[in-house]
Amino acid sequence: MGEVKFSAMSFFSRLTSGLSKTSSGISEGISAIFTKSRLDDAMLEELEEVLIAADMGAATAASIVAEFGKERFDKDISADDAKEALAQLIAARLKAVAVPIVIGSSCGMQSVSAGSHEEDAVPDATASSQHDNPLVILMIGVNGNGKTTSIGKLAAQLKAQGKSVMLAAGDTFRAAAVEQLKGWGQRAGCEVITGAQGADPASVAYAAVEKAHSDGVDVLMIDTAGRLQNKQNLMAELEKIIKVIRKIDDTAPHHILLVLDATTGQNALSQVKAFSDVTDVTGLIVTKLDGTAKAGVVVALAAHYGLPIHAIGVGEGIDDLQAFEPLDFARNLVGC
Ligand SMILES: Nc1nc2c(ncn2[C@@H]2O[C@H](COP(=O)(O)OP(=O)(O)OP(=O)(O)O)[C@@H](O)[C@H]2O)c(=O)[nH]1
Ligand SMILES: [Mg+2]
Repeated sequence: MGEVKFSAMSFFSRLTSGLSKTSSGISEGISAIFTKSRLDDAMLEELEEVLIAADMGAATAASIVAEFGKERFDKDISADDAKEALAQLIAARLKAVAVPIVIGSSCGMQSVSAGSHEEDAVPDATASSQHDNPLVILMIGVNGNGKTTSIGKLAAQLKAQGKSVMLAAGDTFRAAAVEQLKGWGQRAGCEVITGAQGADPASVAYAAVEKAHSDGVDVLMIDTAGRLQNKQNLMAELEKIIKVIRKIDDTAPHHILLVLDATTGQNALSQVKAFSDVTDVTGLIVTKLDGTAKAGVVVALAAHYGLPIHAIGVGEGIDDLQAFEPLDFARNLVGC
């Protein structure tokens, strides 16, 4: 079984530099606020504004600040202490949702995106269980959010871990979408099931699940189109894909992963609501955390929905998608 071939340190430094736009906002804000020693109401109010500016959302910012102030009010506190305390409070909110995807198979449980934190992965906090049948992952989300790229990155990591992976081009809208997935399939070294352009995505999904079963692959990831004219069309298409998949395996899809783009900030929250209204989203992938000042949205997502956040994207490269470690993420977010 192969080793995962990415450098954990470089991912960590990419995370640090990726989050730097958000962290410099928070860090500079805190340094400007915590100039007097005793914590007072005005400082707490300003702190709340700093967190809202990082896209944590009003309710999440208020709850963090309330907890922050509880034991520290009217006491001496430095900017550095404030940052560390905030990181701890944020990490506590992320802990329950930081769930690496784990692929079960006859050769045992293994983390998909273990990164530098494999040793920290809590076995019973993982996203999957043993499956004799191929584990079927349906990737959904608004166009441009990073579905196809995330599938490619995950496929490469799984292959590196010795899993057999198949991809299905359920986005039949654009020829370019199929070509893009084929490119990732080639890089990762896995088969890509495609249909004719404009073919029914459900028929591509059906053919792929059938082949995944007959070939006995460990994981099948199904890409979907992000652009549909309206919610009814989207609902109908996703429903149909799921229905035909279940004709072959009534436990599939085992994961319905919603891919969110962090640069959309608070809008990502409405996307979770919209997609959860039409299908049973089982978990999230948050992409483009590199270079956004809105990375606080991850904290808002955790607080609002409590859905597992299986992986985060910090770049376009094949190894730029990883599980996240709550305290590292929180410290990088607040710049301490
Ligand atoms: N910087 C950065 N870019 C990313 C990340 N993830 C994806 N992208 C880029 O975002 C763009 C869109 O990604 P896709 O994977 O094509 O998005 P999609 O959801 O499949 O889009 P549609 O197929 O149009 O629905 C591509 O240029 C990707 O390289 C990330 O974590 N960071
Ligand atoms: Mg795509």
